[in-house]
Amino acid sequence: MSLSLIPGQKLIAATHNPGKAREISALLDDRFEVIPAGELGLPEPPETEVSFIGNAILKARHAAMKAGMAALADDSGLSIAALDGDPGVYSARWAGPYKDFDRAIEVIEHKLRLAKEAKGDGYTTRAFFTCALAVAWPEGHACVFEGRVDGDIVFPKRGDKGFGYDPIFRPDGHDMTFAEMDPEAKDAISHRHLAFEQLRKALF
Ligand code: ITT
Repeated sequence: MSLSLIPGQKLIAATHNPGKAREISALLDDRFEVIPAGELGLPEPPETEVSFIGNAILKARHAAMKAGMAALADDSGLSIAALDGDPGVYSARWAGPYKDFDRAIEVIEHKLRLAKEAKGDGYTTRAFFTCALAVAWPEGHACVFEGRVDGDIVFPKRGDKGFGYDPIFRPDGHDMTFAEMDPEAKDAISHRHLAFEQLRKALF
């Protein structure tokens, strides 16, 4: 079988995160008939893998097999150097069952204050966002692509656009946080955009 995506074909967006779903559909640029997983009542599978790539494949395969059509999944997160890479693959979990990112950001601020005291001159504000995008077909084949954008963690949080950890992440080369940028500006440089560039080259 050919591992490619044909313009106009149906594609499940295997995400239950509305912020991601918006960015994914902007990046797909109306090229496919995108069906959100929630619309089909597909359940969210437990994310049991320990890598972004592993979880992206798991979510895409789960949706493709349940729906009987190709599915695209995104597993992503923020890795903070001073927290030894946390929250990383646990980025969603730090927000708890009610997806409270104000709370998750407060937890990060608290942990960074402790890390600054402990690490002294070794303290750094460096961080990066990772996005792994997986496409899976119902027969079980899957492809995965990864993008990363580096930057710094800034406090206090700034901006009310975007979602998740956007208000505390300032990408390299910019003065604004992701949450202060217009959606098009974030979509032009984000980890999700970089993963999509590879996906587009390989599958379109
Ligand atoms: P799905 O699994 O249904 O796609 P999720 O929110 O659980 O939704 P993840 O497991 O990939 O997704 O969790 C990644 C978390 O990292 C996500 O909840 C966001 O809060 C955060 N995150 C990922 N990309 C981000 C971005 O571009 N800006 C801000 N936060 C982001």
